[in-house]
Amino acid sequence: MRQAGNQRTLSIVKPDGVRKGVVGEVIRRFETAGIRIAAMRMLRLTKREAEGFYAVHRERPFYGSLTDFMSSGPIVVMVLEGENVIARNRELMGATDPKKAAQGTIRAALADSVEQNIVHGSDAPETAETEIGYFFSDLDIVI
Ligand code: FUP
Repeated sequence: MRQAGNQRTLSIVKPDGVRKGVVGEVIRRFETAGIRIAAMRMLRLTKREAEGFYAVHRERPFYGSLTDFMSSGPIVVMVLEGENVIARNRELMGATDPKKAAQGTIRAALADSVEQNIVHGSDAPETAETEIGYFFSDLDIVI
């Protein structure tokens, strides 16, 4: 059983982050913030897998373009762990649109557009659990 307060979230360095060579930079920011990486893997999503991951957005006008982008190259998926890590990760990421992201955040520093915004992070405990399960089994997660 996990300790109370030790929350988990799914982080993704998206294809633009891998292409730009900022995987290490993103990981450094997590480690500097005291966030533990409990699992990590590189893979390339098929279009269908990207559609499955972003199924909540399937009615949105950007769904086709977003899932094309997310399947356009390798990504790095991570399970992050720590106290309040869902909110802390989203604070490190900054707002979805890099133009609106606070200075010093990952997206403000590294991202080009609302679609190509370097990182994904789960937004709530329920979505974190579903999203972690999309990529990792319990046995992949180092406790
Ligand atoms: P976030 O939780 O910050 O990743 O943002 P959302 O869940 O609102 O959006 C998920 C992804 O959809 C974003 F990372 C990029 C994409 N998106 C667009 O491409 N265009 C938009 O107008 C909004 C979101």
